[in-house]
Amino acid sequence: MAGRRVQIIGVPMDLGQSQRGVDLGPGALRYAGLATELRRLGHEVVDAGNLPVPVRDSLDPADPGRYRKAIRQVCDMLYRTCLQARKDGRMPVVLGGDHSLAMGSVAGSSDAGRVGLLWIDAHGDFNTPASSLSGNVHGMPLAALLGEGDPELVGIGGSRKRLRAEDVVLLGVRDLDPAERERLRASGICALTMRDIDERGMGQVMCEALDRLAGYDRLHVSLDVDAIDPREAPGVGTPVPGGLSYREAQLVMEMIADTGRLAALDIVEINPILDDRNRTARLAVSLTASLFGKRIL
Ligand code: HAR
Ligand code: MN
Ligand code: MN
Ligand code: MN
Repeated sequence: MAGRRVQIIGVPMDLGQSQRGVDLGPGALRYAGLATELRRLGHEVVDAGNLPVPVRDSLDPADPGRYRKAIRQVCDMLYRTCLQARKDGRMPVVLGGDHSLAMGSVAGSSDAGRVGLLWIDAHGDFNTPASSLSGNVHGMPLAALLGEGDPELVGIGGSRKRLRAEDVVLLGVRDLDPAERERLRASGICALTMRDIDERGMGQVMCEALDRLAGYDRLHVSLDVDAIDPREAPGVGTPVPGGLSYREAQLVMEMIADTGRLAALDIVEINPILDDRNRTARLAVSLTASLFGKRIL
């Protein structure tokens, strides 16, 4: 795992949801020492800065499309940036921003051929505009990546279905909207819920997750920090009680690191305005270190 070439890409986007402050996530992760920690582990890190993202206050708040056009543009740009990073031999580490950015980053990963996606999240993010109760785009990115929902979002990075249900494992799920839940059940996606983790333990659940993704040379990890229990990670816009413990989250990362197949990482939904002295970003940096090969012994 040592000696990876990493490209940090900040995406200060808060357009996919309603809380203010998630656009400050990239700065919070940088202040928490993300690049320093990765370098300490022997990786070569280039920080490409932030993509230009429209400031919410500069857009029409009454936009019936819920900023979908702007989100689409940012995701298309992120898609191209991730492609270029890979051409340059660098692994994208994308700092959100809200989870709608994954429509761009995962599209970038899927362009290089088959990729397995581990979506770590309290939520399913499997809504379409028809199934969503909130209308917020950050509840829709996984559906769009499977080709479902608003064509504007499905078409990110060129119009095609990016993933099949069997390419995806959801981990940490505990909050689904009623219609989203039915969609997820019908989709055939493997969703490993908090109940699975409670009953079987994280070690076994991760074995199943990695078994299901065993046929993929490249894994994209999309870490929505609200997967972790709000007691550990309070700085998120949509906290849900009963999440991953500190050690469960570390074990997830350690077991992915052991595969040696990490190809890209998103760290999303950190909201420093709602946080306690940048604690959530510091936890995310510590988890990233485990994912990049930091070992206890
Ligand atoms: N399911 C709800 C909705 O669609 C809440 C989604 C919250 N999403 C995130 N990303 N924080 O996982 O609005
Ligand atoms: Mn999410
Ligand atoms: Mn979430
Ligand atoms: Mn798509």
